[in-house]
Amino acid sequence: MNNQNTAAKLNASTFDVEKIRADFPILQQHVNGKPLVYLDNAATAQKPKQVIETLDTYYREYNSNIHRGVHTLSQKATDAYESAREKVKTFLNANSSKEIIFTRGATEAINLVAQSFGRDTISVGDEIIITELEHHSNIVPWQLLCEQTGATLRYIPINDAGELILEEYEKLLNKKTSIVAVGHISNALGTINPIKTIIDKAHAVGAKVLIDGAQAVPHTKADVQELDCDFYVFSGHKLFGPTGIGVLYGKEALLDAMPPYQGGGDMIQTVSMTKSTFNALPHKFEAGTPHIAGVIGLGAAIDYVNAIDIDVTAQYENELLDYANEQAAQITDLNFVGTAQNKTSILSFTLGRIHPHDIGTILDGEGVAIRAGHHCAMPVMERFEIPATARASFAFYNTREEVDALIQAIDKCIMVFG
Ligand code: 7TS
Repeated sequence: MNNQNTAAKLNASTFDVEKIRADFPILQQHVNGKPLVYLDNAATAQKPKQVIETLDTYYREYNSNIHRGVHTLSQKATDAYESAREKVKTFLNANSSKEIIFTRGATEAINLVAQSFGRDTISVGDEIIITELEHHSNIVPWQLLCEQTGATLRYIPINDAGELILEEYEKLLNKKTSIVAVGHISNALGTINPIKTIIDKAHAVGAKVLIDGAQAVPHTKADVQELDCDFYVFSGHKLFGPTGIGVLYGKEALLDAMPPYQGGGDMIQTVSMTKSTFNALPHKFEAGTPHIAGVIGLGAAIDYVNAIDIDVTAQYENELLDYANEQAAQITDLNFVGTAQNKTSILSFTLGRIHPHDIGTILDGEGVAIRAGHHCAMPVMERFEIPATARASFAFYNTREEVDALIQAIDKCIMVFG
C-alpha cells in the first residue's frame, strides 16, 4: 500500500522501538488497569525526556525574557531561542533564519498569512483554492478572508479513496487564483498529497502556495526550497515538542513585503505617539514576549527527531500501518475511511452501526487511546456521508503488539454492541 524503499526497509527492520519507547515516560503507564496504548498521535504526540528535561532546565536555570536583557540569563535565553530558530531553518531547509517565524501553532500561522499577506494582496474577484481534505484551521481563515475581501473560495474535490482529483484542480486554476492552500498530509484520512505538483501548477498561473504541514513533519521530510512553496506551517506539539508553539516558514521577499499581523513589544523599531516603524524579519511577526520555553523545547524535539533518522522511522511507520490494515481488514463490518495509494500513519474507520464515540469509550476502557469524531475536518465527513470516524494514528514509538491490542479492543466493541 505504501511506498517502499529497500535501503530504508533494512534499517527499519533493525529499528529499536523499545529503546525509543524508553525515552517517553508517559508511555510507561497503565490506563484503566491496562498498559497504555497511545494511538492519538495525530491530535498530539508524546514528548521524549530530552524535551521535558530541556524545558525543566530552562525554567530552573535560565528563565528570562529575550532580546532585551543585558544580563547573563537573558543572553543565555536569547541564544537558546535563536539557536532553536536555526534548527528549524535547517530542519525545513529554509534559505535564511529570517524566514522562520514562531507562532502559537499551525492554526495561528495560517491565520497570520490570511490576515497579513491575504488582506494586503487579495481583492474582490480573486480566488483562493483549498481542498475538501483540509482541517478546519486551513478552511476557516480563508472563509474569513473571503468575507473581508470579496474573494471566492474554491475546493479541490476528493475521490472515494480520499485522494485529491488533480484534473479538477487544473480546471479550478486560472489567472484570478491568488492563493492555493493545501495540507501536506490529511489528518482525517492520512492521504499524502502530491504537493510538488500542486505547487508547480499554482505557480504557473502566478498564485502563491501555503502548505499545511501539521501532519507531515512527524512523518516525512519537508524541504521548502525543493518544494518551492511560498509558505509552510506546522505545530511543535505534533512533532514531539511542547504545545503552544508552531512555525511559519515564508519566502523572505514575501514576508518582507507583508504588514505586521499583531502590534506590540519586540516587533517595532521606533514608536512615537503618532507613528511606529517596524523591526526587521523575523521579529516583525513576533509581537510580545514569545513562548520562549516552547521554542527552546521545539529545538530539543528537532534534535531528537534528527538523531533517529526520519527516513527510517517513516518506513517503520508504513510497515506498522500495513500490519494494522491487514489485521483490521479481517474484521467484518469494519469500513476503512480513506484508502489512498499514498498514505501514512492513520487508520480511520467506522464499525457497522456502532457510533465512533462508543468505539472510543470501549477502547479507552482497554487502555487504547484513539480519537473519535469529525477530526476538525467536517467537509471530509460530509464527502463520505458519515458524521464521524474512529481514528487510530501512529507514531514511531508504537508497536505491532499495540496494533494487536487495538484489534482486540475493536473485537470487544463488537461483542459489547453486538
Ligand atoms: N492542520 C492539520 C492538518 C491538523 O491536523 C491540525 C490539528 C491543525 C492544522 C491545527 O493544528 P494546531 O496545533 O494549530 O491546533 N489536527 C488535530 C487532529 O487531527 N486532532 O486534533 C488536532
